[in-house]
Amino acid sequence: MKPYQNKEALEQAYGLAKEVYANIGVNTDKAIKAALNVPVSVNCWQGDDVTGFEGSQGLSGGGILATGNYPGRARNGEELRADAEFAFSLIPGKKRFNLHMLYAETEGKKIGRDELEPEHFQKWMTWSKKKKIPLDLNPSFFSHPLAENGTLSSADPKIRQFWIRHTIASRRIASAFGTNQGSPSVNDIWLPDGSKDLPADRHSPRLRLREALDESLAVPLDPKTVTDAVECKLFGIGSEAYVVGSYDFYLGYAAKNQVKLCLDMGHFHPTELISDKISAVLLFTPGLLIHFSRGIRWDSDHVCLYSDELREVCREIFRQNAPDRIDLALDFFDASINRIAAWTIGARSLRKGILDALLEPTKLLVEAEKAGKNHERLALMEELKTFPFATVWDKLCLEAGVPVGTDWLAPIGDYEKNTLSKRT
Ligand code: RNT
Ligand code: ZN
Repeated sequence: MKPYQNKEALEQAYGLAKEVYANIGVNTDKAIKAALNVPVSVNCWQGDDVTGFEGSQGLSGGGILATGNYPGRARNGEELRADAEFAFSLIPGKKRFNLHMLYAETEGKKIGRDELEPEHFQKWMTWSKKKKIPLDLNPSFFSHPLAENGTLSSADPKIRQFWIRHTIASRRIASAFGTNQGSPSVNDIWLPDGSKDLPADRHSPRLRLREALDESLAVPLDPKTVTDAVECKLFGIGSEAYVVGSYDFYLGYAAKNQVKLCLDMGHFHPTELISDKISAVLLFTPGLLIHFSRGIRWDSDHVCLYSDELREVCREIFRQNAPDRIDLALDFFDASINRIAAWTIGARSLRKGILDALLEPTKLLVEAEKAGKNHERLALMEELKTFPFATVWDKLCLEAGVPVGTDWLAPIGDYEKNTLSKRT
């Protein structure tokens, strides 16, 4: 434990930090416990650059791109599960695992994406039960010959029907996950349909998408087993001018049909923040799914960090008293760095954000606001930034039995040497 001489030194530092927070009415022990209890869905696709097990050469089309060629990508279910388990040993708190339909295991048989069944995810379900890691799922509308010219909004009824069957298959499989794990699996619908240049007809694809979604969601499934969500986006590579499933489209759809809206941190104009949307959207939808990610210029999928906006999103979740209505998931894919480190950095940054939110003396801030003392509110917010958060975070890691500070880097190095480097 390099950041401290020994465990006692950390405990001693924590004792002092605890006092500092107690002085503003915050119980750090309680905050740590609560922070560890919030589930975070870890994205399986960071483990293999969104390649999946269909035998493809990797992610294609879909307006998203995994760049980089760091050695050691997981090549099959066994490797991906082993990598995830190892990452989980470095990430504190409750975890889920988020799959894509691309990760079906069909024993070498070619099965159409519209014909996938729960049995093709049997290995995942057995693993999930054994490791007590609940699963989430996403239909896969990219890296497929029928996804080149639109999917659920395609003008070709045959192509549209194919993707409707795929969406229904995905919901059914998610529902089987839910039954297996005894709690709902989140099935998130994101599709890349859009146009590179100015469309003349913006209406028809949206009309078709609405109908296709209606058809896909009409199949009744037990809400105790599956939660439906729809994900919006501003633009993608090759869909710079127009995205069928825009924010307005899905906000309307989610409100009207009472499904969850997925807000991805990287899916908006760089100055448009999702933290401000949470309190508004929650008034009209059953809840939200948040994709924690980091947009940089044109890319929406960099590893999320403990940024101002990540912290603000986490605070809003708790200020709205809505952790039960908001599902938290990671969504990034960086193929240029050690993939297990990417998972660890992203997941730890989100857990930090959750802890930070639970350490906020919200009552004090609101009281200052109500009293019209906005200078006091601002001063408090500013002072809180330099509170001894790091020590409370280190104590959380100690409590969770995961490495403290950067101590997780050494096991990553070992795993790279002993396991990843052997994958050629
Ligand atoms: C893409 C969306 C979507 C994907 C995953 C792989 O822009 O964010 O959530 O990243 O489904
Ligand atoms: Zn996303």
